[in-house]
Formats: sequence, C-alpha cells, structure tokens
Amino acid sequence: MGKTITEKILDKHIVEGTPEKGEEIKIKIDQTLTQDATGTMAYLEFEAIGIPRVKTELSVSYVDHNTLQTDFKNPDDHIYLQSVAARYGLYFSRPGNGICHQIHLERFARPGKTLLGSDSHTPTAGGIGSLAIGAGGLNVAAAMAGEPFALKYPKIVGVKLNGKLPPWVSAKDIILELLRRVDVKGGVGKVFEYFGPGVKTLSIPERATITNMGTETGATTSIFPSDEVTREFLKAQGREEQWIELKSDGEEYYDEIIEINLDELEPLAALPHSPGNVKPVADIEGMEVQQVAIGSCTNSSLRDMKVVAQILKGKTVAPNLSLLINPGSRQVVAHLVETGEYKYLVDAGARILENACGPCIGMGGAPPSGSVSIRTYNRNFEGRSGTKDAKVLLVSPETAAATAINGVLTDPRKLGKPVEIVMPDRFIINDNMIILPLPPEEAEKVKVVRGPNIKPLPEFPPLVEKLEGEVLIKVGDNITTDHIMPAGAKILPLRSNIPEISKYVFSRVDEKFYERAMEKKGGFVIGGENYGQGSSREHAAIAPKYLGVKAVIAKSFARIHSENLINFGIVPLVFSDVKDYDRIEQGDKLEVDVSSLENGEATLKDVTKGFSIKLKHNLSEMDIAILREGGKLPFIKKNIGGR
Ligand code: MIC
Ligand code: SF4
Repeated sequence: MGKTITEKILDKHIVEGTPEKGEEIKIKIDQTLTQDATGTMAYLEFEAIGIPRVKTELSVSYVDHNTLQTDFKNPDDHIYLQSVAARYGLYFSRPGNGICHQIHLERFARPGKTLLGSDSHTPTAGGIGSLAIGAGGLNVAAAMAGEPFALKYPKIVGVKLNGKLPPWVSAKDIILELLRRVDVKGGVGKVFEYFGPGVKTLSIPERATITNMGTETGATTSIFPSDEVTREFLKAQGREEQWIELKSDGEEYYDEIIEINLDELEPLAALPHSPGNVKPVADIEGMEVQQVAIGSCTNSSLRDMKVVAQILKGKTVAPNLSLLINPGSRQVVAHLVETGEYKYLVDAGARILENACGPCIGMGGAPPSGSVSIRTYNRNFEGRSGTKDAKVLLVSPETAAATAINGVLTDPRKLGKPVEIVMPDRFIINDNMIILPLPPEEAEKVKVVRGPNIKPLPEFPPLVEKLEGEVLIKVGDNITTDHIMPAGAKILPLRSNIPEISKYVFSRVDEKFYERAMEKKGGFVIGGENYGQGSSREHAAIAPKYLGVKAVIAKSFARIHSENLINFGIVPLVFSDVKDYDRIEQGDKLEVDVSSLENGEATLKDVTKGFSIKLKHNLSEMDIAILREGGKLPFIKKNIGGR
C-alpha cells in the first residue's frame, strides 16, 4: 500500500509500537538540536542520565536566545554549553553564528532524517524534508542518550498547494492562510504534509517559513517533499550528496486534505494576541505603527533579507517608527555584504541587531507603551514582546518593509512593480563559528565549566495516590507557556536556576501567584482548552512543580507542554465533562485521586463545594509509569542510567 512522506520516514524509524493512527509509537532519532534557553536544562538532564557521549548521528548545541549578556549569567551559560558540547561529542554553534533553525537548515538538516529539538520551531527543518519535531529538553536529552522518542502516530493532513503566488504575496501569507483556517489548535495530533503543483514554485527557505510557523497550529510537525529544488539548495550549500528524493505515493493516502490556491492569496496579518487571528492586510491598512521588526526563525533567510533590502533601497525608514532587523545567520549577512544589499538596509536607517532571536523573545527591542509593532515573527502572545500593552501583528517581510517606509500598515501591493532578487548558485560557506565534536579520548578529558548561576536540578519525590491542595489559579482557553513562564530580558537569564525563575510563574497573569503557591505549599491549576500552547520550554513545568503544583486539570492540552508536565511529575488531567470547569473556583480545596490512572481515570473531590467529578487523561502506560516514578529523570536513571 502507498504511503505519505511522513509515514515513510516514521515507518523507517519506528522501533516500538504499531503504525496505526492514534497509537503510541517510538521512533529512533537521528539528529538533535538545542538552543541555550532550553539547552542548559537539557544538558543538566543529559549529565544526570550519565551517558559518556551522545549516541545520535549528529547533535548540535546552538546559542541564540540569551545573547544580551546584561550580567554574568548568560555568558556563564554559554561557557557551560560549550564545555558540555566538547565533553559529550556535540557540535557547538557559537553565539553570533545565528538562529538555530536557520543554521540547521543551512548546514545540517537532511531529507528523510528525524530531528528532535528542544525548541517548538524545530519543524523549520521540515522545509528540507526532515521529520523535525519540537520537544521538551528532557526528551531531547533522552534522545541524545539513544532513547527513542515516543509520540502518537499522527493523522497526516495533505496540504495541496495549487498555482503560484501573486507578486508581493509570499510564504508567510501561505502559513497565515492555514492558520486562518485551522487556528491555534487545529493541528493537534496532526502532521501537515505539503504536496501539489505549487510546491515546486517555493524555495527551501520559503518552505521552511511555512513549516516553522506550522507550529502555531499545534501540529506535531509539518513537512515538504524533497525534490529538485531541495537538491539545488543542498548543492548550493555544498551538501548535494545528502539529497534523497521524498514524495508521497498519492493524494488518497492522506487522512484529510486542505487545498490552498496560491494565486488567490493576498497579504495577511495575524492580529493581537494570537497567531490564529488572521485578517487581510488590505482590511486593516493605514493603522498607525510605532515599530517594525524583521527577522526571527520564521523570516530571516537570505531570500527574505534580500527582498527587504530591495524594498528599502534608496528609501528612508518613516520618522514615526523604528525598524529593527535580526538576520538569521552569518551566511545571510555575508551574502548581503558581498552584494552590497547590506548597505541598502544601513542607508535606509534600519537598526541591525545580532543574528539571534532578539526581540522575538523580548530580548531587547521592546516596543513603546500601547504601541503597534509589525513583526515578521511567529508569535504575538500578550506581553511576549516585553511590553504588556503593545499590540503585535505578524506579517510577511514584504508587508513589514512596505510599512517601514510608509509609516502606517501598508499592503505591499501598493508598492507597484515587484522587486527582483538574485539568489546565489552557491552559498558562502564558512563554518568557522561551529566547533566540531572532539574525538572520544580527548572529549573525556574535558572539564565541564559551571558558573554560579547554574544550579543543580531539583529532585522530586514519587507520585502519591491522593493529591491534596487548593486551586491556586484558574485560567481560560489557549493559555500559552509565555503566560505560565514568561521569557524576556529579565527572566530568560534565569533559565539555569529553577529556584529563582520559579518566582515568575504566572507573573504576567497574576502577580500574587508565587506568594500564594508558597503560602499554600502548592496545589492545583485549572485550565481551559489548549492549555500550554506555544513554546517547548520545560520551565513552564519544572517551575510550577518546584512551587508544589501537583496536577493541572484542563479542558485540553497542547502536546509539548503536556509531555513536559509528565516529565516533571505534574499530572495532566482532563475534565470528562467540560461543564465541570465552571463549577471549580480559585481557592477551592481539592482531593484528586490518581490511584486508577491505569484504568484511564481519576476522580476529583471539591471539598469546599462538596461534589465529586470524574476526570480522564491521555496518558500512555509509559507516561503513567514516569509519573509514578516522580518524573522522567528518575525513570530514565532507573532504566538506562550508566548504560
Ligand atoms: C519561543 O519561541 O518561545 C522559544 C523561546 O524559542 C521557545 C523555547 C524557549 O522557551 O526557550 C520555543 O519555541 O520552544
Ligand atoms: Fe528564537 Fe523566536 Fe524562533 Fe523562538 S520563535 S527560536 S525565540 S526566533
């Protein structure tokens, strides 16, 4: 029987379970990536597992999130990461080299390989035909230790692209169109696999923009075929021998089909505060704007930067706004410098930042109070920019650049004749900021360096059968990990220090949360639909765990966050009847009996109000075993430690 690309890759990598939709399977992981904000924790976990060297084909440690270095904390983390990479056989991409996903696409991602990354935008590599999945750091640490990755065999949605994009409409508009249709949880449990005649009209970076932001639908991942365009890209990166062809055996093998006619698309924008809140730019044009930010792992490729440079050529940034640009990698910058296009950006007045995540994660570049910031990024959650009342709109590089010179939100089609760009036949390849793995004999002698900000991992006890405590907070639908554990210049540097970072749990939602959790000695969180959408940061689980959160009871969960909760011993439970959500309030005393998780259930007694309800869960047998052990680390140590 014929197969989709996803099935072909999954079936080749499956080591346990049956390849049936919805069933739990385990797959071999070929490559891993980490970034510094999740990486310090992932390597502390890897060290705790106790394996002498990574067991993957390739593992890369990137530094791109925490590069502000306002004090010793970030540089200390960087040195820790560099020394860990040297000690355990990893590639290390030095700070300044660029954003993990952009570099991985340029230099390492391969069609047909599996990639697990401790960052939710790992699916960027799907643009080149890699089955690339985001996960919590501990799952990535386990993969580095040679453990297979567990996932539910996903539904495969074929996204058929017909036709060709009109002038001024680009890949970002395609993924915004998908988000407009399926919203921020329409992809849960699914893989979006692209096919159809429109595919060959898109370059690899354009495909990567789409797979990158596919994350915002909640999908397990997104993937494109590996075709002649892929071969040309790999050749231009000096890696043609890594090309293999990958295509689906036919439309009939998809579980569902979504059709997008590229010719009919127009410039789109995601309005505050959700990537799924999409409207045509033409409908909201003229909006006053105080900031434009171009870059991030979604739109920082050479293709995007060249388009922006050509639009800005000979123009000046409007006086009422500030234009920030964070290119994706040194390769991108080297090309812009070589062709002179970098000068167009400089001359226009763009504020060019380091090749790093920067303003995307609130590391500098916060917009003014109450302002509108037009960004080519992938997330516009409330407060993520660093300014709580700023309104962030997500758009294409074309729309962003047109807005930067016009001063108000502008449909780029107003600019008239489309700009032309010339892509190089061969990219400038300079890997001198990537430190290669050391041979085992040398690696063993390396001493791992730990600065004072790097605190040991807290240890948590096994799960008890009856969980007791108060409801510490009740939140609504689509709560993001940015709500649970904010990032930004003040908090991100604390990623290696759980006791310190825990003080900021839910701080943007309820300033008193930390004090209350301490006073009540932990308790429960009540959530709505899609609880924990967004990033893969396991701090959104470890820090609440540290504060004594025992279970989160929600209407539904986002995949990565639910995995992270399990990994750190917080039980993710689901209301059997969603109406029960309305009956429970903050401050209610609860007793949650988790002794029968194995039978698919748990019970909740609201002691304050005097009623009992049934709860359910989506936990696999292994998840339950992990929870009972107190989390994945004790579980792995017991099962593979020292092997
Ligand atoms: C993000 O975009 O939110 C991040 C920062 O890249 C995260 C990871 C993190 O929180 O460190 C992600 O997407 O996984
Ligand atoms: Fe970095 Fe932003 Fe991409 Fe996350 S979404 S990896 S913060 S650029």
